[in-house]
Amino acid sequence: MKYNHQKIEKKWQKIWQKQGYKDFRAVDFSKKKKIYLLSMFPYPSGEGLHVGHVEMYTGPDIVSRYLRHQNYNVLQPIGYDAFGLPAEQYAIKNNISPKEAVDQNIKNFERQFKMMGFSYDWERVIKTTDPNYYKWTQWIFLKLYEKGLAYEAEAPVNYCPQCKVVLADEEVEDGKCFRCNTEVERRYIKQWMLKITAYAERLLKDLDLLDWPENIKVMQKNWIGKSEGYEAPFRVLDHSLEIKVFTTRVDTIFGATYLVLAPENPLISEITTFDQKDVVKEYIANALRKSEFERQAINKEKTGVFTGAYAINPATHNKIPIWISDYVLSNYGTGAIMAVPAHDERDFEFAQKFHLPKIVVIKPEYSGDNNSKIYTGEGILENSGPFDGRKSREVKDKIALYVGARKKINYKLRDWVFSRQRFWGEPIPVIKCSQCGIVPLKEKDLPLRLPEIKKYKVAGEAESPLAQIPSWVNVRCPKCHNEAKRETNTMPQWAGSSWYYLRYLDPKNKKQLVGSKKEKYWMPVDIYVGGVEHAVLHLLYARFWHKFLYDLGYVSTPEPFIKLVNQGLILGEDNEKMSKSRGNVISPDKIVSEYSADVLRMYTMFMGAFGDIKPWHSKNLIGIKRFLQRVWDFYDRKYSEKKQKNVKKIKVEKMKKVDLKELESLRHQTIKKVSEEIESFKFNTAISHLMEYLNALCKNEKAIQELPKDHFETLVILLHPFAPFMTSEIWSTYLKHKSSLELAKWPKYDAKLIIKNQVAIIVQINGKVRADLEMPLNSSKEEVEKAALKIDKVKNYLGEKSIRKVIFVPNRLINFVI
Ligand code: ANZ
Ligand code: ZN
Repeated sequence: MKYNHQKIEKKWQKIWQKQGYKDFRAVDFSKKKKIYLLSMFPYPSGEGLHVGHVEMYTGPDIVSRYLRHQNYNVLQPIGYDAFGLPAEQYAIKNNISPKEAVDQNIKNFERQFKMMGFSYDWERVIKTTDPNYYKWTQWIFLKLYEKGLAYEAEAPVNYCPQCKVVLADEEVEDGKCFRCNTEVERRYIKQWMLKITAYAERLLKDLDLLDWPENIKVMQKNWIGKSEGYEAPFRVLDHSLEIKVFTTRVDTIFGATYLVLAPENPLISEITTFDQKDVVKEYIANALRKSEFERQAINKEKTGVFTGAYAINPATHNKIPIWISDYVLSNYGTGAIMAVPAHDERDFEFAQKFHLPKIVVIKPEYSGDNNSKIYTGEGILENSGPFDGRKSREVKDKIALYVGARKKINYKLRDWVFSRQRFWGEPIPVIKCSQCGIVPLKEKDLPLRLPEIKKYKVAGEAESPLAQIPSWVNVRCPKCHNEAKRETNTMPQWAGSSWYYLRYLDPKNKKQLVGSKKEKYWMPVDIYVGGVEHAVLHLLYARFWHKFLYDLGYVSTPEPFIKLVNQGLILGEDNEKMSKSRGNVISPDKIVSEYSADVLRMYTMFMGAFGDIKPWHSKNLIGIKRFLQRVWDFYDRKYSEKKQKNVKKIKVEKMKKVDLKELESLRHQTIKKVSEEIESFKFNTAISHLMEYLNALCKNEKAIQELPKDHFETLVILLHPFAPFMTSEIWSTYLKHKSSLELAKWPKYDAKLIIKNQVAIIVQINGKVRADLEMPLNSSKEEVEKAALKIDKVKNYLGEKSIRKVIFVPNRLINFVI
């Protein structure tokens, strides 16, 4: 009988809905062992789910269903990360309010999640755009402000002229906007900043506590960019000024032949000589327009200008010129460097171009090490006064002492630019008063809601659309009651996702962000599943907020996510990234209606390893479909044979016993393997083992009619996490269970019953047993023959005689006829 997936999947969707999805619910404070299994929540786009989502959410759903069978109290929640620019742009395009757009899209996502059979706890759904949710996002902001970790500063920021919005460093890729790929500009705008740098060291160190993929840890480490060096003072000639430079190579200081200041360095105006003023001014004006990416590009031609001033090298006491160049960044170290053209690549290029002197102070310990134009490694000092002949690595501290430099640690990490000139974000809950300055709202005044708007207006340059809604913007100052204005910038999309995993634990709490008992019961997140693209941004921000809440005592663990699992990208049939413009996007709705949700779930898991990048192949869906149809047929046949009971007793009584033993062994082996593979996210091999097991069952179908019922149920339970619809139907219709399959116990395996992979093979000569042989199960005739002929005893018996015939019984015997 053909399996009618459309009818049966609808039927089970209805049943689960009628039951209020109770079997999927997590139970607060249950005595069972808890597992918090979290998938990164989606941004609810207008396009709905794509197959990448299906892959990402199917994996954890399999694990959740498996763990429930294993009697765990599983929390698998879902929600929506619904603020952000795309919703705003979608709203503009479709001429609706962003709220309407988001509600529409969420409805569609929810339909699709249910269509896929994802077993979420539907009582705990959250969306970041719900005022009852963003109340707490605003509350965290107020706490940060209270602790001095949120501040306003006029800083150079990345500005996208296309999106008309400020971008965080993390949102700029290769100097371009991560959203629209427009070249980013540098602007000076007053912004809210969060002091993530205060947590740099802990964000780095605590990576050691985490069971995360190594590459993600490395990306976080590089982003934090800890650098240990020294700050060395250079006195400016004819001034009472000192220029401090940050260097990781204080050992090269005898070779520092000039200094370079960043164009933003405030000392420039003080030291520049009268005759250099004009050229310096022009150079700075040019440099400030360039983006950081442009300035740091390695192979770009160096530019610079001389200030006319000189400094004294504290090691050599030589007079060295002070230059300005845009390759020195203002917001790293001290915004000034000592240049060592003999040992630093960029300094070398700069010195070449401007004919500045170069003094070699380090030679390689082994001459073979120096094969480029300059030597940048450690080595033996020369031209370094009292340090000549010493190893550079060993005398850093001594040289530092000699020149009066202090140890200094720097981080590449910068503070997080936290305001956006956007409507569709959490309003920043402060009021600006000309008398009182920044006045934060009181907790009781939260949430500060966004105004309801009918039609959407595009904002002006670098200004939030909120600024154009006077009824919202103009308020009385809570302190002095004079006219004041609300902050019109909103928070970036990353805000809501930096703490959402806490809200699932207590989504309806009106008094607290999360109740502390619930927090203690459920945290930390045991397994977090999501895309590699969040390696830096989201994961770093969430860890930062979590540590902040930890310091205030609102959460009990120093880290939020213990284990991290990345799923791999699914490419289109053409091996390219799926995108509308390429026309290679696969629609889950279509696949489900043609093949079933079970097939789509299993296919995305069977395509390759969960973490791999892999192309979609529609033609391979049929393989999974056939497998499931065979499962269905197998139970269908058993069911119909039961009906015509006692029709035929199986004849091959003796063979049957043996088959059953092997089959039983395979059953235990399959339970073991599938369990282990689900636990380690190896879904593709788990499916292969289920396929092998089904093959064996079908081959021995007659024999197994005699097996007790629970043996017969193993396949259904093992397959359930992968294909919940079909297995639920088999469970209730064919296996006649009243209780839900969700509640069935995962079968246990008995290690003793798992046949070794080796078998003993009897070696006969002319029918007489002469030796035996251990071989891997299912070795071929050729393999066994070759091994047998190597046995000394066999060689002796055979002597020079020629073999006339070889009789072979797989896994049992080989007989040489001579
Ligand atoms: C002298 C020197 C000699 C350096 C040498 C390197 C090699 P990391 O590891 O990234 O921290 N530097 C310091 N501040 C800078 C700034 N604001 N903009 C651009 N470059 C800056 O690199 C530290 C090195 O980068 C420092 O050590 C400094 O150059 C440069 F053979 O000082 B070094
Ligand atoms: Zn005031």
